[in-house]
Order: sequence, then structure tokens, then C-alpha cells
Amino acid sequence: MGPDDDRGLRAEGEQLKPPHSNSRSSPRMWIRRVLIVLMTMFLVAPPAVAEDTVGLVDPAAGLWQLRDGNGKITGFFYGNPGDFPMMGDWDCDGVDTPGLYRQSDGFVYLRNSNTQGAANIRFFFGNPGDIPLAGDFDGDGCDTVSIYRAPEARIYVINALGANDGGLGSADLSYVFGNPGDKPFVGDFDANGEDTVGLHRESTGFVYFRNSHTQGNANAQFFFGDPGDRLMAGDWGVIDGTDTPAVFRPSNTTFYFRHTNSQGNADSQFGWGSPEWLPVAGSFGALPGTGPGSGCPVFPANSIWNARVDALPVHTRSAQYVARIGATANVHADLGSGVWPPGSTSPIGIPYVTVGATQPDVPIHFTSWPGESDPGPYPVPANAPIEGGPASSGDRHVIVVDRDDCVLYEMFYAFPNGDGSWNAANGARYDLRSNSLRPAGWTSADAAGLPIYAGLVRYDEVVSGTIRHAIRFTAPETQSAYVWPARHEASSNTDPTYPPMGQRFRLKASFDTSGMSWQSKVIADAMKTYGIILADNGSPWYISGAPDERWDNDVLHELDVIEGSNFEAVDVSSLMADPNSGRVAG
Ligand SMILES: [Ca+2]
Ligand SMILES: [Ca+2]
Ligand SMILES: [Ca+2]
Ligand SMILES: [Ca+2]
Repeated sequence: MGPDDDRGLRAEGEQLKPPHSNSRSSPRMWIRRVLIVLMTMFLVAPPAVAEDTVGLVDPAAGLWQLRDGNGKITGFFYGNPGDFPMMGDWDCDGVDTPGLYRQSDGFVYLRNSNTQGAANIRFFFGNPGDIPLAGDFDGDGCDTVSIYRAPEARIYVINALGANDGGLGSADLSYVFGNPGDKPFVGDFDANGEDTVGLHRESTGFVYFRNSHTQGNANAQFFFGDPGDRLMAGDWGVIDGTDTPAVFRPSNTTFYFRHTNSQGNADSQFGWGSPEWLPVAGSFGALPGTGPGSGCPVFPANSIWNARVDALPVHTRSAQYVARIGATANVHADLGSGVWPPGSTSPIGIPYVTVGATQPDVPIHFTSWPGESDPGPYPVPANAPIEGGPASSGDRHVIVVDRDDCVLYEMFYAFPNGDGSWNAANGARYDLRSNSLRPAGWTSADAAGLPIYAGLVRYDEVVSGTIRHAIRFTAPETQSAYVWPARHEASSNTDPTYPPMGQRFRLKASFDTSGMSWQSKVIADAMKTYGIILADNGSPWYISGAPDERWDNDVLHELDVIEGSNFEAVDVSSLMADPNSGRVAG
């Protein structure tokens, strides 16, 4: 090309240069030409390689749960029960977002962000029974929705989205691949920037794929997965632009990943989800709630708070403890939306507020137990929510999470002062990244000497599909004793048949949660896996959570069917590595 034939690549607004006096290129022009060639290469090269991760969609609830590379899960609702989910980059910005096919009205609904909200575009799709395939079939950086028509084993490749409220465009090409009944999936199996179609044939256990949109034999085939597995492809394990297969196995709710397109065992795996959930895969971008500054752990992963107790032995006094709390007393979820009683200013549950490093520290005046309090100042906003509301005469817990420093502050019986300071009966400070416990014998904002926040049921974790920690609960009368990890007791009753502070219980594995609505089922399942921890004197089997306007109070009442006899006390002593640390042994 001639020295000035590059006008088509000129940046907008750039001044045209005067023509050169001779046809020979100057060194500067050579540099310019090399740059242009490089730019052109980048323009036609595949988009930047990005790690793919997986998500799960609960089709009964329309709940999407996307997992980032660190294992953090963000959940949101999109679509209706029964919708068929997929992920794609519909607006070509590099981020995969939800799409769904609703067979009842024949429409595909696409959304351009990983948040709850309405569809950005919708169009009529194919014939009843067609399977949508999301991918970038022409390598232009934009995902579109193609069709796999199972009875014909024919793929219709469509490289444009349908017009909003219109139909899907006509196919750019079509070809036969596989046998009727094969399960299609989409990926870029040869890293050329263009997605093609693979098939999982359950009868043989083989995965087949082609690297072009032409009829012919598979370019690769290898054994992977079991019948009933749900297959997908993505760039995981080895992030090199090559998509490789993974399965979600409903029978044991485990993802298995292959890092190369060759036969062999899974290279990585993890357990997650529920058998009826459907997997999706993609590059989800920065998910809400997982970005820098909001990703504090709630104590380390090896904290006793975050330890499963479903396989630990039943405590020898289990039956006595359960009887003392109330074998026929019903569970109550002490959390919800709105206020209680009606017309009051009292939200349901124990609220907390999250602050950043810019929140000013204010003096805290301890009015009852200064000797068992961590001294202020604490970064408590003047309008921090108070348990029971501003007028409460109850416990008046105030909880503040500093998301930048990952420090938790909790106060009991707290009142704001006009000068910005607070009075509180006592207060405690916790490093959320540490397994340190309070000094033995010290109280905290809770009677057991434990942090409250760690045991709260929070809406964001329920919407993620799993609660991964013990839940705080109360009992009418406790023993004058505490067990690890508790640090404090609040009783004069020395009868050993009463449960001590810190005692862990779990919902029995035999309790059937399958008929519960999802908000309650997530909580009940957590009570089986992570259990509940006795933290205060109060109403029997009252479990604690944070108020949130998205709670469905009617659904939370489904938990009322659980009664004391459905629980058993758990002996966690085998997990104790050091009585003065929350770290679990091993
Ligand atoms: Ca996008
Ligand atoms: Ca495309
Ligand atoms: Ca390809
Ligand atoms: Ca790869």
C-alpha cells in the first residue's frame, strides 16, 4: 500500500498530513506502517483472552447465581420459572450476561448486565422444540443466538440478533451435525476467535466437536462425562483462548472441568448447587458485591464459624439439651421485611451498616462493662441502624462493618449522642481476617462473647443459593458455662442438662427441605450443613438475620414447621486446635 493509503485507519479528528515529496517511505513512515499493521492484526485477532467461570440457574425460581474465579457467588433474579438459560456477550463489550428462551411465548430475552432487571432486547425465536445456541459464530466479538433443531440434528447459524420485538433473522448457513438426541454446546475449541458447535452423546459418553460451520466428521472426539451430565465449554484451567468441556453432574451436584480437548479425567472440580439447577458458563466481568473493598471474609475460611458440622458426632447430651430448649417448640426466623409490630419503627432482625475507610471514628462511652470492651473510637455513623429501631428499649445492638479494613464493630444497648459519639453498655472489635477470640470470660455485644454479624442470615447470601456459616440462635435458659468458641456465659443455672453458650446444633439430615420455597430452603439447608450456634438467652429456636425489604415474610414462616426434635446437638470438640483461637484443626 502507498504511504497515504492508510486514511481508512486514521483516527477520527486526526489532521491529514501533506503528501510526501517522494514515493520512498521515511523511517517515520515505516514505524507508522508497522504500527498500522499491528493495529490491523489486533482488529482482526480474537478478543482478549478472558477466564470463563460457571454459574447455575434455578429454573423454578428464575434465580441466577454466577461464580467468579475466586469462588464468590453473586445472585439475582431474571426471567420466569421454566425459562431456558444461556450466557452471551450480546452488546460486544466482553462481558457475558444472561439470555433466556421462553418456550411458552417463543421469545428470547437478552439482558446486558448481570443484575436484576428487564430484558434489553427480545425477539421471536425459531420453532417450538428448537434449542438456542449462544456464541460468536463469525468471530466479530459479538454473541448471537443460533438454533439447534434436534429432530434434524441441524444447526442454523445466525450471526445477528433479532430486531427488538421482531423475529430472529434468517440463518446465514445451516448444516447437519450429530444424531438426533445429541446435546449441543458451543465453544471456540481451536482458539481462532470463532465459536463452533460440540455435541455430547450420552449413549456413548463421547464429546464431539467441529471447528468449522460445515458438514463433516468431528474434528475431535473423546470420552467425557456421564449420562445425565449437563455439558458446557469455556476457557478454564489453562487460559489460552481454547475452550474445553466441563460438566455439571446433578447426581452429586459437582462441576468437573477438563483443561484440554483430550480424553482423561477431570483436571479440576468443585461441588455446588442443587440437582435441578442448570449450568451456564462465560466471562462475567466484575460481579456486583465481589469487587475490591466489599469482599471481606467473615472470619477466615478455616474459622469454626465457617466449618461444616454435618459429619460431626452427635453430642452425648443432645436429647437433654433439645428437651431443655423445647422439643416441640417451633423454629422462628427472627428476620424479615417491613416492621414489627405494625406501625412501629422496628425492622425485623438485627441490622448492620457497611462503611468505608472515610467514615470518621467517633468516641464510644461504655456505660456497663468498660473492662470487657475494646476501646473506641469506632467508625459509627450518626444514623447507624439500631436493633429494634431508634426508640427501642430492647437490646439496641449496633453493628458496623468497615469494608476497607475488614474490621467489625459491635455494640450492645447503644445510643447516639448529639456530638456524634455513642454510649453503649459494652463493645467489641473484630478483625474479620483473624481467628482471634476475645479474652476468655469476656462478654461481647452478645451474651456468648461471640460476634453477632458472623451468625446473621443475610439476604445477599441467601440469594447466592448457599449460606456457608453457622447461624445465631437463642434459647430460654442456658447453663452457667460456655464451650468453644464462646467466651462468656450468662446464667446461674449449673444443671448440666441445660445447653451451654456456644453449643452447636444442626437440623437433622433426615429433615426433608425439598418442598420449601427457596428463601427458606437455603436457610434450612444451612442449618443442616453448618448448624446453629447458641449465642444468647431468648425465645426458643429463634434464628437471627438481618432485615431486608426483599425477604418474603410468608415464605420465611415455612421454617415454623421445624421443631426442636428435628435438631441434634453436635460435638465440635474434635475441630478445636487451640481453645483461644477460632481456627479449626487440620
Ligand atoms: Ca456484554
Ligand atoms: Ca458474532
Ligand atoms: Ca474456533
Ligand atoms: Ca483453555
